[in-house]
Amino acid sequence: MLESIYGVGIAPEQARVVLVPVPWEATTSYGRGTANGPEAIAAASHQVDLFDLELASFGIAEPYRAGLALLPIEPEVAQNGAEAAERALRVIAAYDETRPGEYCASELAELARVNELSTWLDGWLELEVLGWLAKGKLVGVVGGDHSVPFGSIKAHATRYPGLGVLHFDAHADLRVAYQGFKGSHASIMHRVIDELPLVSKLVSVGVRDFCQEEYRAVVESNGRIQAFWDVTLVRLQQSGTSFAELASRIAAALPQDVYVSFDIDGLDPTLCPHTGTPVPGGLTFAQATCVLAAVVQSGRRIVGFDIVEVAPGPDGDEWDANVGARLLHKMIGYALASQRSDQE
Ligand SMILES: [Mn+2]
Repeated sequence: MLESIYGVGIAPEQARVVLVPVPWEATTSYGRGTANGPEAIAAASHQVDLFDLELASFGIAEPYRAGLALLPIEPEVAQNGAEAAERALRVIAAYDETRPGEYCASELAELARVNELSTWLDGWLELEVLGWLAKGKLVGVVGGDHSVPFGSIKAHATRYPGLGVLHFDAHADLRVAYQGFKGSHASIMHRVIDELPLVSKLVSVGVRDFCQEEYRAVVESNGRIQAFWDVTLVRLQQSGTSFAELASRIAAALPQDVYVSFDIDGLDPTLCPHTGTPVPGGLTFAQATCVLAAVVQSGRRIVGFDIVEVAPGPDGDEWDANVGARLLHKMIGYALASQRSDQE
């Protein structure tokens, strides 16, 4: 059961910003718990102060005043997500014991069903988001693992052709498939590039754990994928380039309309210790918001966003969700600020 978010929810029809909770983690390969992300973020959000000095300089001192609604969890999403997660566990166990491509018949059947459920989620979310976009809402998705927002990115690309995706992540998420899962959390950006021709550009930031195949996908993309690798950002700062300068370079790499897909593991893992696949390195909280600020300052428009891979600790540790709720608050604020500058 979700409580209101930031203690200020209003009816979605009256809201400017609609948040869609998707408690789904069918294919998480390492740690689990991101299915609890929406509930944990909503609970932790109550300790976020509604006044934000950083956003105030963009004219959005209290983002909730624009009207904010967190939708209830759709029962079918919770039910199908639970089924997919349970079946996927058996596939992952088999993957660990045998070689890839050597699944037995029952494992192949489980895999096929998981893929079917992932496809169902993509379709459900796409329609849900398209519906709210048609009503003039700004839509944010609260995951769940990183397979979740595909339908939302697709809906935004339909609504805003030429869309750019600003992708914060420790991982490139460009794997063609992972463990046989079509809708794997490790494949989402491959699918965005492969299946969504209306997405003109993918800009990934903070990536530091990737295979050679994913590296080649970036190099051979003719500029459609641009990665600001973590190692590059670190080296440039070590040799004197300011992060503010790097943030404006990241913003400049994007087209006019920007969708932000934020995998919390793009941040330093001390800020998200319970996320599924933490990696040392990454952005500080202030660096992440510096990039969002640079996008808005450059005159670009944030048309939609998601936050994924937030997992509360097993013993009720709410730190990850606390960071997630604060990051979500900044994303809502910067998205609103960018609409504002667009209208001026
Ligand atoms: Mn990811």
